[in-house]
Amino acid sequence: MERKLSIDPTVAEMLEVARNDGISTPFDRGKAVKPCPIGQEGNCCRQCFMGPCRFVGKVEVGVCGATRETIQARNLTRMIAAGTAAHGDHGRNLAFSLKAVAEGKAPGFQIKDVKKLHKVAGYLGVDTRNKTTEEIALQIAKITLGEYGKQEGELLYVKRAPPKRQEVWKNLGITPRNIDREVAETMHRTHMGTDQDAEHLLNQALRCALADGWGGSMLATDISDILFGTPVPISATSNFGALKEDEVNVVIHGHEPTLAEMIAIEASNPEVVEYARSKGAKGINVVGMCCSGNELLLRHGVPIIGNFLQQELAIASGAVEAMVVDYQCIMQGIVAAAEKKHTRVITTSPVAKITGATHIEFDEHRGPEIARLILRTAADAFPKRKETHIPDYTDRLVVGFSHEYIAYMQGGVYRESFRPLNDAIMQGRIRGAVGIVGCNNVHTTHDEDHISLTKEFIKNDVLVVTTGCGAGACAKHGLLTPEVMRYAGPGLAEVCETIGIPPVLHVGSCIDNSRILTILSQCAMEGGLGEDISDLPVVGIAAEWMAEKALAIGTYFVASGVYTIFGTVSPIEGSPVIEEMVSKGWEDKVGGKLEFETDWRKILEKSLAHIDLKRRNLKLEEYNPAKYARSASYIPGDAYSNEEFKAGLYSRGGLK
Ligand code: SF4
Ligand code: MSK
Repeated sequence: MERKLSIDPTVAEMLEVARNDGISTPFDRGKAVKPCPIGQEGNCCRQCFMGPCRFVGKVEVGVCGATRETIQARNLTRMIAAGTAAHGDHGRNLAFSLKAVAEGKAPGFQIKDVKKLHKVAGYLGVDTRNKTTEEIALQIAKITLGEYGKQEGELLYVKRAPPKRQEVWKNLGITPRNIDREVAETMHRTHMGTDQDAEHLLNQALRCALADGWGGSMLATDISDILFGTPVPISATSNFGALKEDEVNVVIHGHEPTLAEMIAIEASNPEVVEYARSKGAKGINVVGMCCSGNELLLRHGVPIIGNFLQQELAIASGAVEAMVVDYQCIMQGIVAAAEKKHTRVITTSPVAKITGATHIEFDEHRGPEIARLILRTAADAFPKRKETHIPDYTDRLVVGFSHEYIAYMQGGVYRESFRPLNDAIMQGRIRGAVGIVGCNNVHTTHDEDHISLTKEFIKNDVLVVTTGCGAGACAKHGLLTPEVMRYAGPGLAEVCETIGIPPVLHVGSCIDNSRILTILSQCAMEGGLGEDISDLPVVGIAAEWMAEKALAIGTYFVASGVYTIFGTVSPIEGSPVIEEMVSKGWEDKVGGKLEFETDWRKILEKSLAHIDLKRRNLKLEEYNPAKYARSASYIPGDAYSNEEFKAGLYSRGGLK
């Protein structure tokens, strides 16, 4: 039987529209492009041109004598470096924006969260006495930029990890020194004829990934909060129904929040709105996609219309005047799709142009002016709009659960803590927690693994935190609504009702997986659940991963002590030795392990077994859902096949 392409009904509807209009999408390209079986298993080395060497048949070493294990470790480590570089650059751009704001050279931007500014100043050792907000911000920006290239010492943020964790890194010699150095050294060590010991290479993979999680990503999240505000719960909508028939629709897609913020603000500038009206539209409607979309959703309640695999489908609606992109996870295919419609694809980053797209480069020194130019360019396309097809799906959601807000919910302004959450885990009301993060991938049914796992976990009293396109999936499938409480297990539902949080927490974009690290650190240091992240009954899952960034994220979770499971495909399938090294081997070294498992049911099974094992190791009470009175709103049964669940949470057309 042919595998279903997506469980999202919007996709099925829009695929038909796209095919009729001759628009190619990853769903169809994914069928046409057959992956190279050698490369898919990691059995190919392209590190020099005596090769590429393919490890097939009787070939057990490359021309240079490199073993299968060396080339597998090299390939994996290089992918992690690429992911680290992507997140690192993102953080660097934000540090430059903060510097420009502090120097008064970034009109339109401001320091929105002064409390967070002071908190970050504390982490970085900035003396805030007798300093203005701008002076503190400038110093933070300079120290942050130094974290990329300083020649001595270690990354400052490693001190935010539990002391025991820091010891693990120190003893192994994998404490990251600076962000750029770990990336550059990884590229050097994986060059032909350099580091040719798999275990030694994989140690560098851990160190490089830590430079992402506790470096580039964490700094990016912190600076975004300082500049644009730390997220607090906000209600919004998702799905393609957020596109408007009578307005200029602008889709913001990519990862960096800086320009996205400015566009969201300038979209209500009367001059811009008037311009849109002069073109026959009623106004400008900004919506998001992927992680720039998540950033806008969390801070402004801007609707998120879809996740990674849906970008061309948005254009196929015929209702998108402009797709404004920055970097990462942008399919080149959107330009070909746009050529079939009136859509303008606008690239904005100095590091990412796409042939055939319009390039309007962002510069934080001229933010509002550039945002207005982009919006006017979008409005210019409106009169060229022809037939439209906007699927009638709109879902409600509540998002914005930053680490700070979760702590605030558990004790108020003066006594914020993670105590109630830890107590609930210790008592067995909450069995454990999982992070369901990462992308979509054409090798698996779009959204199915994210959604199936999320439903099953909450049913089993496991709290779910989600980011990136996993969060996008939850948004579209009604899992970010308070109503979902009815489908959580009795203990989890009771705790969530008491604290006032839903059982599925959207904590941000993929760069914001660093928020999960800070949550885990605080849980470990709060007491009662051991002393290190590796003691906690938690699991990280990237069920539909595809990006090198996802591998970097997964590896920094492992290096931080978390059992992490990837779905879809294993890039190291060709070497059981390497698979063993990153699972059992890494577990012995750092307490976390990396595994690849394609069946979501097995991911569920393994995760629950791991959570229960960690509970036993901590000598906590055995998880027993029968012990707790069922919450009044609890509905038993199989959440995944529950028709009421499926039907009740889709709000066809009702929520404009
Ligand atoms: Fe082949 Fe060695 Fe060159 Fe890799 S580095 S392509 S294994 S010769
Ligand atoms: S956008 S990295 S597909 S989560 Fe962050 Fe989504 Fe994965 Fe890109």
